[in-house]
Amino acid sequence: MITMKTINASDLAQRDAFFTSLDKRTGETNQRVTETVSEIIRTVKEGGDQAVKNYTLKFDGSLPEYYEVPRDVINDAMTEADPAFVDAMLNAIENVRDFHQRQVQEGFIHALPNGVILGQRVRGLERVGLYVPGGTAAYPSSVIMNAVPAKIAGVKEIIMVTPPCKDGTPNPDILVAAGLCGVDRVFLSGGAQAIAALAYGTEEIPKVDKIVGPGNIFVATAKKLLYGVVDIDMIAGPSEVLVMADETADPKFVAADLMSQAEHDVLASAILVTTSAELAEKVQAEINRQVQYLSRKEIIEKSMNEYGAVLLCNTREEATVLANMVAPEHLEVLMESPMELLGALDNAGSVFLGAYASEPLGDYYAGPNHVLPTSGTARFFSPLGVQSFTKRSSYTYYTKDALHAAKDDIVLIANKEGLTAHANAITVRFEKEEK
Ligand code: HSO
Ligand code: ZN
Repeated sequence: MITMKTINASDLAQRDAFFTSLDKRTGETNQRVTETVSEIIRTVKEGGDQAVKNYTLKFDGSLPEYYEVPRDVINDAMTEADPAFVDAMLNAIENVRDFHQRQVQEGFIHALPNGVILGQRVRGLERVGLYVPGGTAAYPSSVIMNAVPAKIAGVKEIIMVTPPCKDGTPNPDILVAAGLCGVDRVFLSGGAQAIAALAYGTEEIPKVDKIVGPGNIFVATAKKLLYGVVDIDMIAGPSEVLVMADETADPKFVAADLMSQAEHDVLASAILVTTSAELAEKVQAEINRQVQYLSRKEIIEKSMNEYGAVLLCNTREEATVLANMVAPEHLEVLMESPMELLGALDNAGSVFLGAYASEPLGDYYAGPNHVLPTSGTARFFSPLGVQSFTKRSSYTYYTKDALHAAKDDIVLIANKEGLTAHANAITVRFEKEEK
């Protein structure tokens, strides 16, 4: 039986208690995991591939057939795959590509009348590492969401690392996704050791500039500890969905969408914000009806009983304020005239508008990225995108006259900072004329 707790949002004490409980869901770092991961990182930095393989043996019990997946194995996976799956993936890739193509940022050049030229260039990162978890969290769709924007950004080489299946072979669906998205190399290695290998490089695994992709607590901790040695994407917390719904919403849809995220993780959070107590009741009943036929029933029950919540409020405006306070990863608006509310929704990783923009549509297909900020970080973080795989650099060209005109200001500021070598670098260029 699933019972989402009901919070009367007008009751400030209830509301505060709810937000405090949200904060507790994630965020704590585990000291023991940090120590273990630090040790793994040190060992891989010194021992390279041999250390990575030792850890694979230690944690997985055996070594896979090969360390790097040969190209023909990737090609075979593609030809042997269910053609309908390949077609569906190709359609999804096309939509994701089309959306992300629009994110491409051009550099600019600013030529001033005095001959000065200033500019900014946008360049793709040279090499990116993509972590794909093993087991039930090995999602081909996540390969698309990471690899497609990287390619559009101009990343020259994508190196995937992923743990092998129990029998030591690569996950065929992941290989299909890798092949279709143009991943360059795939290594069968997982955990913190694979992250360390990507960050420092080994004899076989090339050192990358950025590591992206979700992973368990060991992978997430390794990424955090290695940030600075490499760039990383955001650290994804458990999935979240917040559905704003009024009396016009279909309780069947609301229930189904809440559970679509709850099935990810016992720590997932599914929240209903509604102006209709009647709808809330119907949604609870629908959840208990539909969950019976879902394969991840137990996970859904756990996450919804623990972290599920119904926030009852009086107006659409109040619902908007609550959604902004939660700043969820996914925000669905199943209310009358949903587009009218969009402008007021400031904090959400991705907004799904109307009865037919169900969240899984975004997970797989519509085009926007499904790698999104979680745990309230949508207040300041953005979805993964083309920008995540680029860097900007600026350039400056000055003429002698233009520098001469700027000289006194620069020297003054440099001297204020006590940096006489800075001042000297400017004045030395005009010494002859001034003597
Ligand atoms: N909803 C997840 C992504 C995902 N769902 C992958 C299914 N496969 C986080 O946005
Ligand atoms: Zn999902």
